[in-house]
Amino acid sequence: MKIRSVEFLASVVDPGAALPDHLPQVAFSGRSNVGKSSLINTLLGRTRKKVARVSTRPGKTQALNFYRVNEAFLLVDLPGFGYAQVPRAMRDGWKHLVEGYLSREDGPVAAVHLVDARRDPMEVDRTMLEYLAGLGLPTLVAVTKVDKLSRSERTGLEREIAEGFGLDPTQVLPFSSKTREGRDELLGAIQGLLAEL
Ligand SMILES: Nc1nc2c(ncn2[C@@H]2O[C@H](COP(=O)(O)OP(=O)(O)OP(=O)(O)O)[C@@H](O)[C@H]2O)c(=O)[nH]1
Ligand SMILES: [Mg+2]
Repeated sequence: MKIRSVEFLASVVDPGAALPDHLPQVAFSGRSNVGKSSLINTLLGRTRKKVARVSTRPGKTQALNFYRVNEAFLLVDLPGFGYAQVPRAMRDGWKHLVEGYLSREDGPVAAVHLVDARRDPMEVDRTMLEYLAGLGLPTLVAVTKVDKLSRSERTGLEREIAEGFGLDPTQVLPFSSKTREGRDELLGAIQGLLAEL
């Protein structure tokens, strides 16, 4: 898939709010600091003018951010989760917003969940993937920051992660915003999911 146009449409804080467009939506989820904003910028080819802000204070973004890509689909950046210093009330707010949005009838048709290559996948990742599976959403797992791994750490990574989550290895895609590794593959996989609709 070639990225021809990207427009920021809206930042939504109410899970029941009117959606900014009717195109199919692909939701991006992951723990805070997993590299989601960086991945979105790399995916959409924004190197000079970034669409998603790379934050210095994790866990700050508590909104659904909608981007229209190629006039063909909407990329929805979900707020990051699982950051220990986020107060309880904010975590409840997160759940209300994210689960409320994901379970909407007119909500996303597919999801991309991000996990950090250097950290053991956590219970929250498993919970999220099970939640997405329960909604029947086709889901890809992007393994971020693979540039930080040694050759030996890289070996068998996709298979290990797939086994850990009970996924098919073809659902697991290594990614690096630093080297752009995996960018074309992830875009292609998203295009594949959208084509199956
Ligand atoms: N080496 C390396 N660093 C990365 C990569 N992706 C992100 N980072 C770094 O990881 C940190 C977090 O990146 P963000 O893209 O802001 O992560 P995020 O998931 O959007 O974080 P929140 O919005 O705070 O939840 C930043 O310091 C990035 O520079 C990557 O592929 N490789
Ligand atoms: Mg971010």
